[in-house]
Amino acid sequence: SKMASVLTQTSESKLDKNNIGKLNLSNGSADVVENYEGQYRFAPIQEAQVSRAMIKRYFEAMYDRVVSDVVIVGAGSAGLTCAYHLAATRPNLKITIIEANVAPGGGAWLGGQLMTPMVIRKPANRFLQEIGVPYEDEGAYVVVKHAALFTSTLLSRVLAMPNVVMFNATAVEDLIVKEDHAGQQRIAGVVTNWTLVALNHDTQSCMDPNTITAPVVVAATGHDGPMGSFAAKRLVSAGLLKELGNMRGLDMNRSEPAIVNNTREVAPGLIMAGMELSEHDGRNRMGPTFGGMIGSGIKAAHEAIRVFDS
Ligand code: AHZ
Repeated sequence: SKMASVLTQTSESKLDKNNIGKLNLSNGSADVVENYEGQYRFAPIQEAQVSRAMIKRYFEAMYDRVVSDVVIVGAGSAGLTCAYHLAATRPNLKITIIEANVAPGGGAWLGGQLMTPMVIRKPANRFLQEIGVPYEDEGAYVVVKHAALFTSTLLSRVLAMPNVVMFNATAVEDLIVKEDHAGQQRIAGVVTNWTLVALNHDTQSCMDPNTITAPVVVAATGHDGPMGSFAAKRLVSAGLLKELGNMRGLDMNRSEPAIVNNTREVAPGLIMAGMELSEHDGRNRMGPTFGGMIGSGIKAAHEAIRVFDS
C-alpha cells in the first residue's frame, strides 16, 4: 500500500524540513482509528522523526537556557515550591531547574520512613490550596493522603509554566564565580554535566562540563548526601564560606521557622533554600514535616525577585 511504502523509506524527502514534527503523508490522520476491539491504528511515524522531535527541542532549550534569569539547583520540595512561586509571580523570568536525579522530587515522594502520608504544618497548607492538593485538616497541621500527590501535583504545575525549563539527570558540579568591580566575589551561574557523566569523573579521563549563566542562582540541594548540600560545600572549598554549620539534631518547632526565616542570599547572587540551609547555617532538622520546605521555597522566590531586580 501507499502507506507501507512511505513507512519503509526514511529519506530526507519524506520528512518535512521546515517542521520536523510533521510527516509528509497526505493520508496521515485519516488512518487514525481509536477502537479497542482490535482496530486501534496509530498515526504513522518514522523513527527519524522521534529522534529529531527530542533532539531539536532538548538542544534548543539548552541553547536558549545557557542564558537564564534564575537557575534553581535541586527539584525537591523546596526547589519546586520556589520554581512555582517564582514562575507564577514573574512569568517573564527565564527559570531553569537543574535536577541531578532522573526523577525530580527529592525526598518528597514519601512522608517519612517509607510511609506515604505527608504532614504539613499550618499556615503552609495555604500553598496546598493554591496548587490544588486536597488534605485532611487536623487543626494545627494537615495531612495529604500520599506525599506523591503533593509532589506530582506541584511538579505538573511547575512544568506546565511556559517560562520554566527543567533539565533532570543533570548535575550542577560547580558554580560560576565572578569578581565585580569592587573586587567582590559574585555567583553568576552554574557549571553542569549530565549526572551519569559527573558520576564517572574518577573512571574516565577529563570530561569537561557545560555552563549556564544567570544573575541569580537558588541552591536547594538538600542536606548532606552523595550530591546534596552541593553549593554550601562548594562555598567552603572555594573559600567563600569559612566552614559549614552542619545540620543539627531534630527539633520540629525550632527547625521549620529557622529555615524559612533564614532563607536568604547567602553569597552575592546565591540564594539558599530548604535543608541545604541547615548545613550552611547549622540548623536543626525537622524530620518528616514539609511546611518549612514550602515556606522556604516561597521565601527563596521572593529573594530571587529582590536580587534580580536590584
Ligand atoms: O537530587 C537532589 C534532590 O532532588 C537534588 N540535587 C542534589 N545535589 C544536586 C546537584 N545538582 C543538581 N549537585 C542536585 N541537583 O536536589 C534535590 C534536593 O531535594 P531534597 O528533597 O533532598 O531537599 P529539600 O531541601 O527540598 O527537602 C528536604 C526534605 C526534608 S529532609 C528532612 C530531614 O532530614 O529532617 N526533613 C525534610 C522535610
